[in-house]
Amino acid sequence: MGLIKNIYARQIFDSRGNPTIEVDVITNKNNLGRASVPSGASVGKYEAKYLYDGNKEYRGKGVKMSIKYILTIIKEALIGEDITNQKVLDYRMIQLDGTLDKSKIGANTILGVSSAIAKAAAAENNLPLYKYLNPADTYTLPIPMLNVLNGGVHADNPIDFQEFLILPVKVQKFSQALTMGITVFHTLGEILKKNKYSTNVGDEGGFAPNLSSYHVAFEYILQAIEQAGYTPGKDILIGLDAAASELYNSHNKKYFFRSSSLQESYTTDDMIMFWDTLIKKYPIYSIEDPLAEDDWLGWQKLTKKIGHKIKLVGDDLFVTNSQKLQQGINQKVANTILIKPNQVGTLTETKNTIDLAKKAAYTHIISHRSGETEDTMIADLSVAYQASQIKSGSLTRSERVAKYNQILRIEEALGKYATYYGEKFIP
Ligand code: 2PG
Ligand code: MG
Repeated sequence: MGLIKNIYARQIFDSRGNPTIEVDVITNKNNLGRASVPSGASVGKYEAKYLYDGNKEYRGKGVKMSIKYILTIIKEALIGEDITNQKVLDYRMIQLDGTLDKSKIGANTILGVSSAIAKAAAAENNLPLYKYLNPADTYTLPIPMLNVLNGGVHADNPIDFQEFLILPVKVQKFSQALTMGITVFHTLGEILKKNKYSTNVGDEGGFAPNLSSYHVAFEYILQAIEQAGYTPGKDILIGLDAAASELYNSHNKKYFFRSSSLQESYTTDDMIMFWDTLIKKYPIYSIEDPLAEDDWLGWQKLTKKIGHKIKLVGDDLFVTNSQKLQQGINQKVANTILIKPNQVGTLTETKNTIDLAKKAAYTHIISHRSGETEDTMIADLSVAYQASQIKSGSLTRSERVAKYNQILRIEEALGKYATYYGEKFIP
């Protein structure tokens, strides 16, 4: 039986140059599980809380306290335990923290250890992580949601919506989907250049040009898909992350757009009309956070109005929390959940939320954060937990592409035992 022999933590840096933790869990047979944790910019109000030092160093974002907790109380509580007891070990850390939102020890602290435990257990069992987490004969590989245009708080441009995503579906393999996505991405770059826009990229590796409105963004993306030889809405679907909590003023309960064409405020009903009109104009497959995290009544109305036509994805709304998701299921709010392990803080709770989504026939999408590391765990999670989609940014910036590359490796290793989720979209 594999036992935890040692736990070590160090400070590393994420893709925005902020400190984060990397955890090593070592078994008595000297197998290593190493994991690091990401962080968000458009952080949901109800996410489990990260622990930061809050002093002058790194503008308050130091993680020395977090490391100290791992090297003292967590280590003490977990040393000598069976490495495969993920659930027990995760709940022991939850108990050590003792708060509802993990604000004492920090969700970053706990997730780092939780992830490293799973990886060490996989190594101990001589299995790749996805197989250890879900030993199955065949696997379906997720559709990549490629964030080709970055706006909102992920870029210094006036585009109100945070992410414009393309989903290459009409192919037989994950690798072909990436080829399709890359072709469109590069074509989009050429179009932007030709129109004298910058092709610099934002936090998630998509272009971040100074476009005057979201309309222009859609038009260029559609143009790129067509010029690359594909049909929007058939070969390639379009998704959006509006990240509307960032547009919402909770005092007057209105939404504010920054872009020049839309310098006005919208009520919830205006927003519902807005989305209804937009999905008639463009071939939109999914919208994430179309309304704010506290606008539950609005979400309910919106789901009733357009939930049968498109995927309405709860990110800030559900924060990977099973209680929030249960509330959504009860109130018929949204039909899809974005899964980010760091919003909840342990792999066990992440899995519980996914199981609940599956039971209620909500689609689940595994997602990165805008501040990432080279850790590819979410790629394995997407395969293990049979997510229909994975969202890991665009096809530039290695911390984004690393996740897609890991799925390429998995596809290669599985050979004929892998199918691509996009096949379901092929008539
Ligand atoms: C989101 C995420 C990831 P952030 O809103 O879905 O794309 O962004 O990590 O900044 O919350
Ligand atoms: Mg989001």
